[in-house]
Amino acid sequence: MIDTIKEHLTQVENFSSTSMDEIEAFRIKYLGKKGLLNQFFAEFKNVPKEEKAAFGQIINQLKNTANAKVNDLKAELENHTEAKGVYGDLTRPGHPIELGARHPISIVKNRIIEIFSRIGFNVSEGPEIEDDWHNFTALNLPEYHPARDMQDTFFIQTNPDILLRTHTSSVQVRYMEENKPPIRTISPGRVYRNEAISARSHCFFHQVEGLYIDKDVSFADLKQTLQHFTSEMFGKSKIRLRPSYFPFTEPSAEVDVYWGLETETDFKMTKGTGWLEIMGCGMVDPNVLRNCNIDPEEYSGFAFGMGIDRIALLLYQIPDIRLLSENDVRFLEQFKSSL
Ligand code: 2NM
Repeated sequence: MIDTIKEHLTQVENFSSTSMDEIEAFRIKYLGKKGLLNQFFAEFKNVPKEEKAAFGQIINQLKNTANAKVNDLKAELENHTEAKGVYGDLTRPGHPIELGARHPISIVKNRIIEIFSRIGFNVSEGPEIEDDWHNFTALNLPEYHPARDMQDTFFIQTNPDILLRTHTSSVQVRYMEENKPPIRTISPGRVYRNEAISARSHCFFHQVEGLYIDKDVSFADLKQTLQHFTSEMFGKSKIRLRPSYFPFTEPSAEVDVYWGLETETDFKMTKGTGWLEIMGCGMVDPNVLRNCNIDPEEYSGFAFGMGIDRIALLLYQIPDIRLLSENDVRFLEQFKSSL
């Protein structure tokens, strides 16, 4: 018996192969469940007492040698395969590519742009550093107009003529100066106000303002346009307009959308009223048209403005506006599955 095992030991020591199938067959022959080694181990109980020690030693040696042989040959084969091509083993799994996520501000902005594009609005952009004319004076806010106190402005150095725009209406002034009616444009962008930073407000935020100028544009056109927008944006088309005041529009209104009171969240979002304020609007003041070389006797128009950040906070139930500018990836990556 011991001689047979010694013969196997020699065979195992001399075995060599570069084929994975052959190595596997070899492994099964010796180390498999019904392999030779298990057969020898089963034989152990029949071995005479005085031979047990030698027998045990030799089958252990055979087992270790077979194990080492299989491992060595497999490792050699794997290294060999890797070295074969310039690219290594093409069947190995690749490194996963981390996809980024769109920022919630961009998601909301793009949706707003898409909705207005479909009804003929183009997109206009302008500088964030503005002059007094485009940000205030042309918009019917002359130098000592009390409404200038309504927004605290960041001025560039000590020059009161150069400032960070407080709204994107300045872009629309530029657009009216450079284009003849009919005008249908929306102006998305970042705006700045010198306010204390808190969970609810920041010293910069984002707006989309819209402007429509043509012959015979009426308040009814404004209302229908906004209703179309809320139904596309939120799936809700019940709106109400509350009288308000802006220096650049007359009449002016705040727009509320009826959100509903179906859920606990609805109740919290609307403070129990069911209504949510989402934008301001109005008919462009004739003074503004005149300032931009548009004849108010021939043309009329409406304008509106909304805060992108505010809408993003609402839609995604984000508790603090500061999350939108901290760029914490743990916050940002939550928008991976969004648009
Ligand atoms: C708002 C509310 C009401 C507005 C006015 C103009 C312009 F340039 F035509 F005069 N652009 N945007 C406007 C009007 C903006 O935001 C709350």
